[in-house]
Amino acid sequence: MAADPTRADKFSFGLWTVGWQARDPFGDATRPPLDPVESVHRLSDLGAYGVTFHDDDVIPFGSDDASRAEHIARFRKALDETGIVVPMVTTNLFTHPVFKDGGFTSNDRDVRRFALRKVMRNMELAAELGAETYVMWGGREGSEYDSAKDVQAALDRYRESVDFLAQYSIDRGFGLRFALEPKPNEPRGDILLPTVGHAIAFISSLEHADLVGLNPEVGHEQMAGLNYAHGIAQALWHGKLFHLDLNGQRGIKYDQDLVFGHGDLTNAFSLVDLIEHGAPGGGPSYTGPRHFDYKPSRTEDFDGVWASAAANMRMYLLLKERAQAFRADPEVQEALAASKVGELSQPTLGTGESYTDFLADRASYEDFDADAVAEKGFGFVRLNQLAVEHLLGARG
Ligand code: GLT
Ligand code: MN
Ligand code: MN
Repeated sequence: MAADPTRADKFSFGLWTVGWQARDPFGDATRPPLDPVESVHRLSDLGAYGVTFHDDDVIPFGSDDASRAEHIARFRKALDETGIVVPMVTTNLFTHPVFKDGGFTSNDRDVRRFALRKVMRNMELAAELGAETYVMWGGREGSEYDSAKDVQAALDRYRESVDFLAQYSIDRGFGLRFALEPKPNEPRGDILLPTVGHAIAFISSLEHADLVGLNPEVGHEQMAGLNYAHGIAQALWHGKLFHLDLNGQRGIKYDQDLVFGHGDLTNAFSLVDLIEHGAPGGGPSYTGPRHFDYKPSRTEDFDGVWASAAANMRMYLLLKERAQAFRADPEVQEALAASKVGELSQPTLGTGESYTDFLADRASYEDFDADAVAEKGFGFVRLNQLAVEHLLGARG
């Protein structure tokens, strides 16, 4: 059975996750506020190595300079006492009513300027605390009504903001990298940069594209009916997997933010296998924080909150153990070979093969027996059965 989490596992949690008071559109909070200092200590005791936060999670919105300094000092003390690190920081540009039409892309220019200032102020704190990644989740950047948002102008403003903030980080020597977090909808009817693919395309238009990557969240891709592990594979392929948000989602519905693995378990298995081991044909794995962005269900009291935090880490470690067994199983190796999974890594054209050489190769066309080749199956179901058996712990 999987070992208990240790700092070496690099598990991190947003303060807003365990601190969520479970207020939803239909009901009041079911839990009182949680002091960030307590969260740092509890998460440390459970085996996490890091916490992440929005400015407003540590420093209540509207705090004056003196109380801001006090909040930061208390928080820093908890970090020092526990050794908990802050690998990532982000900005809340969605809770205060001023952001009802977004931050970077609000139709109101004054709001856009305020949003930029709010981010700049917090980037400085992020750098002071040693964060390497600055996440941008644009949950309010979007619209309910097509007539109300000039999407192309909004993308211009989005680009202007991200490039401006990247330049600020460079000039001030903050050393931050930015990670855009896609989401298709909720709270807006439609959110800009709705999927991993949209965000990758947007990044390629930036002046500081090298400093900007992704923070894909399991549930956000699955809300759009997409395969999260595939999205992560493409982000890795582009060198853009800067950070990630692990949680659980069951199908195309509201953003559930369940415990990691409590949604699509087979996709969670594939994901852990991919980020721990890299693709079967090689390629990069992911070495950054294993960051949980989930919400302890509204039904839970504080015992349930801490049990659910522990459950995220345990799910990850169990899946890691199962994925290791999957990779090591000789029958799996044989099934992978029979399914030609490795053959996909072989270039389709020979080294230096020209058009002329290729056209002269009768085996590739004139003598190719399409019907005979089509008769043979790939054996993918057998391979997947082995994967699911490992996931279930049914094979050693
Ligand atoms: C918010 C959202 C998350 C984002 C966080 C970062 S805040 O809870 O639902 O997906 O990652 O802003
Ligand atoms: Mn979510
Ligand atoms: Mn998230």
